[in-house]
Amino acid sequence: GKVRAPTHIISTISDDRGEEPCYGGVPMSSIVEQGYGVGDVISLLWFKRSLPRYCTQFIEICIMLCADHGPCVSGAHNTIVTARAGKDLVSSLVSGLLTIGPRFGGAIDDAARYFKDAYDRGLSPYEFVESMKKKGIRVPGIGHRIKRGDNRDKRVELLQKFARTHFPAVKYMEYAVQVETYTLSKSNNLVLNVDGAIGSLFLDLLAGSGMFTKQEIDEIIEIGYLNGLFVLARSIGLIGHTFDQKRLKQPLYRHPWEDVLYTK
Ligand code: Q5B
Repeated sequence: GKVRAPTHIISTISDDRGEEPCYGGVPMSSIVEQGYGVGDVISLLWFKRSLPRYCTQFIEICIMLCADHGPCVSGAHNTIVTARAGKDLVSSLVSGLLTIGPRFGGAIDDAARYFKDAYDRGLSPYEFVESMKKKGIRVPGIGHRIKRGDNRDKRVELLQKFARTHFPAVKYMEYAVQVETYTLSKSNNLVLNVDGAIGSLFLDLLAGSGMFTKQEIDEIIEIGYLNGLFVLARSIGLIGHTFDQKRLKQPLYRHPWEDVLYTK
């Protein structure tokens, strides 16, 4: 019989060999004709399945809400400085993307991991937060440089409102809210932030949609898919900041001496 030469790559998400490209087995013409959006494309390429409309809408809301947060945040700042140093679009973009991590924008996966573990083990918010403190770990998804208990993040409120209306259950989000109530009792800056809201709500999406097995949910959380939402979203803003600086013909950035504390 025929012996197939071993392949060097295995790929399961898309195929460009036929008459038209397919995402997750769905031909491009169906994607266009059926009016699919970017949430559907993410569902097909990342999760390898078509998700219900409320799930793809939630993904799209996450992308829209995280697309930008002004010029002062770490990512935009890096991108602006790089663009002003005369670098190209890709260099300016990746310079901003490289700031995404455990403190800035990249706490979604860890928020999902820790909230899931704590909720599934039945820890009270007090037990969870205090056990994190003992381990010297900041609770991912909690805390913000600007937002406060009396100045909540509108993005978090919008995500919560959407989920309360459309998701079958929001047990992980409600747990995150209870954690926030406890952390706010300790300090006014320890609000549930956008990373924590997305992390906890994505757990609810995975658990409540009936589209994923328990094993698949564990794998998604373990691999860490969810920071991808922030990376993808914020790329939109970072590209915008690059164009903005170029359009404004901004000169090379140099930080003012007065804003540096020179000590020996
Ligand atoms: N403390 C976000 O810190 C920040 C604590 C905590 C327990 C915590 C911090 C943190 C976890 C990571 C996270 C996502 C670094 C944030 C984002 C996107 C963004 C950004 C934008 C956008 C802020 C003061 C006291 C200290 C700390 C304690 C702080 N956080 N304790 N658990 N989580 N969070 N990141 O203000 O006793 O004085 O030593 O790491 O979820 O990135 O808009 O800017 O869209 O672009 O610098 O929204 O919370 O506070 O470091 O001065 O701490 O609070 O231990 O206690 P800050 P610090 P003590 S959303």
